[in-house]
Amino acid sequence: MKLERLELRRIALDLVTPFRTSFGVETNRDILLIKVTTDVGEGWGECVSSHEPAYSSEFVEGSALVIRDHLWPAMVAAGISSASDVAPALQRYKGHQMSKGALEMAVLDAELRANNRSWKRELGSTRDRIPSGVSVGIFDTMDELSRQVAGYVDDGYVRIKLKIEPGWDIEPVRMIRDQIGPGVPLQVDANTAYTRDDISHLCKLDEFDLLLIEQPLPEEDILGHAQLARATATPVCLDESVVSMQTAVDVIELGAAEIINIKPGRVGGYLSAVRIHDLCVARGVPVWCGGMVETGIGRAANAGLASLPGFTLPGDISASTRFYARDIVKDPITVDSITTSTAELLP
Ligand code: SMG
Ligand code: MG
Repeated sequence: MKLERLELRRIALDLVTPFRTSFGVETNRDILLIKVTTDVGEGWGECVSSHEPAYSSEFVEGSALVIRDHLWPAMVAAGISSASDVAPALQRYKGHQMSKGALEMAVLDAELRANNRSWKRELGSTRDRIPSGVSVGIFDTMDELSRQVAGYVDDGYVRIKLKIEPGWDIEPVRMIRDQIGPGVPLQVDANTAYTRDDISHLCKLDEFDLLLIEQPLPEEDILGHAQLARATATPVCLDESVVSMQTAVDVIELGAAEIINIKPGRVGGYLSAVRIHDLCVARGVPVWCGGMVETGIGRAANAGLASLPGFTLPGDISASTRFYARDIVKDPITVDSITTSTAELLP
């Protein structure tokens, strides 16, 4: 396979409802899609950076620039002939995991399409159906939160994730636990909003039998997460902190993560995501597939990843309609009353 042409497409999509997290509110999504043309055909990738560098240091304008001026030229110069050549060709550039991941995704897509091979089978899928969880933002009122969660339970989501921040944690979680009952898996995500001083406060969440608490402290505070993990009965899960295989190994060894959220973009692509999955399976660490408000392109690819055997917890892989009135793919992602069918979603 030989690279021929790169096309960057930037589209704006409104969200059906504002998505508020501890780091800000998104009302629309600035999406960067990548089309790679090779001598054997084309492939698509989705870059999961956001408009603002708030979830992480990456942002869409920066992604487009680094892809155009640095990453793609390096790939062409290296003469890559397969998706597995992409990461080594880009290794000398620091960071920019989401941009690197998007390029690798596009090359892998082209390679598999050319050989008529299946995305999910190639990654190592062992299932055709996966459970679907939903991520629920922060609201102005408890009533609004309650209504939204009730709607998602009706939609068929089997696990609820509540975004939390200081001032919006114990009481909303208590209300939702009472509302959905003890049988529905519930977890929380703070997106780095707390500090080590909040450890005893976060321990109050223990009474709600949560599946996990996701990234409560800043991404670089590995020691703080290890301290929290020792203090709390709720399993600590890391998202933002895990940007590579190396950080995954370290946070596990140091006792800072008992569960890992794997997002392909955050770790430099799907091939790296599979390696982290394999590491976690070997170490007995449960993983689940995170989401970055992807369009159907990234969402379908994530569904394939989430069907690997180590993904034992429901992912943030919701229906297209969770975020978008109209997705950009021909067949939007849907959730049935029990599970999402990857068999129907992926070739
Ligand atoms: O795609 O379902 C989704 C979103 C899931 O909450 C979600 N993602 O920290 O896990 C996370 C957030 C990051 C969103 S930033 C755009
Ligand atoms: Mg998260």
